[in-house]
Amino acid sequence: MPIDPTAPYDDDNIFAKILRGEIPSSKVYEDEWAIAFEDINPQAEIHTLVVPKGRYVSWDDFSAQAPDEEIAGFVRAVGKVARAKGLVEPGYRLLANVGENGGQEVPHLHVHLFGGQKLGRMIG
Ligand code: D5M
Repeated sequence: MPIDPTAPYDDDNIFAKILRGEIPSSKVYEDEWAIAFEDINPQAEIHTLVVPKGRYVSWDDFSAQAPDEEIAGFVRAVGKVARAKGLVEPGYRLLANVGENGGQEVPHLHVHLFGGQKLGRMIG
Protein backbone atom coordinates (compact mmCIF):
# COMPACT_ATOMS: atom_id res chain seq x y z
CA MET A 1 0.00 0.00 0.00
CA PRO A 2 1.68 3.25 -1.10
CA ILE A 3 2.14 5.80 1.63
CA ASP A 4 1.29 9.51 1.75
CA PRO A 5 4.58 11.36 2.29
CA THR A 6 2.68 14.37 3.68
CA ALA A 7 0.91 12.34 6.40
CA PRO A 8 1.97 12.79 10.03
CA TYR A 9 4.60 10.37 11.28
CA ASP A 10 3.07 7.05 12.44
CA ASP A 11 4.89 5.63 15.47
CA ASP A 12 3.41 2.19 14.74
CA ASN A 13 5.25 1.75 11.42
CA ILE A 14 7.45 -1.33 11.17
CA PHE A 15 10.77 0.53 11.08
CA ALA A 16 9.79 2.50 14.21
CA LYS A 17 9.23 -0.87 15.89
CA ILE A 18 12.63 -2.09 14.71
CA LEU A 19 14.26 1.11 16.00
CA ARG A 20 12.61 0.57 19.40
CA GLY A 21 13.76 -3.06 19.42
CA GLU A 22 10.19 -4.34 19.49
CA ILE A 23 10.70 -6.57 16.47
CA PRO A 24 13.92 -8.20 15.30
CA SER A 25 16.06 -7.21 12.35
CA SER A 26 19.34 -8.42 10.91
CA LYS A 27 21.16 -5.29 12.01
CA VAL A 28 24.52 -4.63 10.40
CA TYR A 29 25.28 -1.09 11.65
CA GLU A 30 24.19 1.42 14.26
CA ASP A 31 25.37 4.84 15.36
CA GLU A 32 23.88 7.98 16.90
CA TRP A 33 21.96 8.84 13.74
CA ALA A 34 21.02 5.65 11.96
CA ILE A 35 20.67 1.93 11.93
CA ALA A 36 21.10 -0.41 8.98
CA PHE A 37 19.67 -3.87 8.52
CA GLU A 38 19.20 -6.34 5.71
CA ASP A 39 16.08 -5.99 3.57
CA ILE A 40 13.62 -8.79 4.26
CA ASN A 41 12.91 -9.12 0.52
CA PRO A 42 16.29 -8.58 -1.16
CA GLN A 43 16.32 -7.32 -4.75
CA ALA A 44 20.08 -7.72 -5.20
CA GLU A 45 22.95 -9.82 -3.83
CA ILE A 46 23.37 -7.13 -1.19
CA HIS A 47 20.27 -5.13 -0.24
CA THR A 48 20.60 -3.21 2.99
CA LEU A 49 18.31 -0.52 4.38
CA VAL A 50 19.75 2.51 6.15
CA VAL A 51 17.22 4.17 8.44
CA PRO A 52 17.57 7.44 10.33
CA LYS A 53 16.70 7.30 14.02
CA GLY A 54 14.65 10.49 13.77
CA ARG A 55 10.90 10.45 13.12
CA TYR A 56 10.75 11.25 9.38
CA VAL A 57 8.21 9.87 6.93
CA SER A 58 10.27 10.34 3.80
CA TRP A 59 13.11 12.17 2.09
CA ASP A 60 10.69 15.09 1.75
CA ASP A 61 10.20 15.96 5.43
CA PHE A 62 13.74 14.86 6.31
CA SER A 63 15.34 17.18 3.76
CA ALA A 64 13.02 20.06 4.70
CA GLN A 65 12.94 19.75 8.49
CA ALA A 66 15.87 17.78 9.90
CA PRO A 67 18.67 19.80 11.50
CA ASP A 68 21.84 19.99 9.42
CA GLU A 69 23.72 17.88 11.97
CA GLU A 70 21.17 15.09 11.65
CA ILE A 71 21.23 15.21 7.85
CA ALA A 72 25.03 15.06 7.88
CA GLY A 73 25.02 12.22 10.40
CA PHE A 74 22.60 10.19 8.33
CA VAL A 75 24.40 10.79 5.03
CA ARG A 76 27.70 9.81 6.64
CA ALA A 77 26.09 6.69 8.09
CA VAL A 78 24.96 5.59 4.62
CA GLY A 79 28.53 5.95 3.38
CA LYS A 80 29.90 4.07 6.37
CA VAL A 81 27.58 1.13 5.74
CA ALA A 82 28.61 0.98 2.07
CA ARG A 83 32.30 1.07 3.03
CA ALA A 84 31.84 -1.50 5.82
CA LYS A 85 30.25 -3.85 3.29
CA GLY A 86 33.17 -3.39 0.90
CA LEU A 87 31.01 -1.90 -1.82
CA VAL A 88 32.97 1.19 -2.82
CA GLU A 89 34.79 -0.84 -5.44
CA PRO A 90 33.17 -1.94 -7.74
CA GLY A 91 30.32 0.32 -6.73
CA TYR A 92 26.76 0.34 -5.48
CA ARG A 93 23.40 2.06 -5.80
CA LEU A 94 21.38 4.16 -3.36
CA LEU A 95 17.61 4.59 -3.67
CA ALA A 96 14.99 6.41 -1.61
CA ASN A 97 11.38 5.86 -2.67
CA VAL A 98 9.01 8.74 -1.90
CA GLY A 99 5.24 8.47 -1.88
CA GLU A 100 2.94 6.69 -4.29
CA ASN A 101 4.82 7.31 -7.55
CA GLY A 102 8.07 6.32 -5.87
CA GLY A 103 6.47 3.11 -4.59
CA GLN A 104 7.25 3.83 -0.94
CA GLU A 105 5.63 1.26 1.34
CA VAL A 106 7.10 1.90 4.78
CA PRO A 107 6.35 5.40 6.14
CA HIS A 108 9.72 5.94 7.82
CA LEU A 109 12.53 7.29 5.63
CA HIS A 110 14.96 4.63 4.48
CA VAL A 111 17.68 4.46 1.88
CA HIS A 112 18.10 1.22 -0.03
CA LEU A 113 21.71 0.21 -0.56
CA PHE A 114 22.16 -2.27 -3.41
CA GLY A 115 25.39 -3.98 -4.39
CA GLY A 116 27.30 -7.20 -4.78
CA GLN A 117 26.48 -7.48 -8.47
CA LYS A 118 26.25 -5.49 -11.68
CA LEU A 119 22.92 -3.70 -11.37
CA GLY A 120 20.50 -3.21 -14.24
CA ARG A 121 18.40 -0.12 -14.78
CA MET A 122 15.53 -0.06 -12.30
CA ILE A 123 13.26 2.76 -13.47
CA GLY A 124 9.81 1.68 -14.61
O1 D5M B 1 10.71 -0.32 0.76
C1 D5M B 1 10.38 -0.99 1.94
C2 D5M B 1 11.33 -2.14 2.08
O2 D5M B 1 11.30 -2.57 3.42
C3 D5M B 1 11.03 -3.34 1.21
O3 D5M B 1 12.14 -3.59 0.36
C4 D5M B 1 10.84 -4.49 2.19
C5 D5M B 1 11.49 -3.98 3.43
N1 D5M B 1 10.98 -4.46 4.71
C6 D5M B 1 9.69 -4.44 5.13
N2 D5M B 1 9.60 -4.95 6.36
C7 D5M B 1 10.86 -5.30 6.73
C8 D5M B 1 11.43 -5.86 7.89
N3 D5M B 1 10.69 -6.21 8.95
N4 D5M B 1 12.76 -6.07 7.91
C9 D5M B 1 13.53 -5.75 6.85
N5 D5M B 1 13.04 -5.19 5.72
C10 D5M B 1 11.73 -4.98 5.67
P1 D5M B 1 9.93 0.93 0.20
O4 D5M B 1 11.02 1.85 -0.29
O5 D5M B 1 9.10 1.52 1.31
O6 D5M B 1 9.09 0.40 -0.93
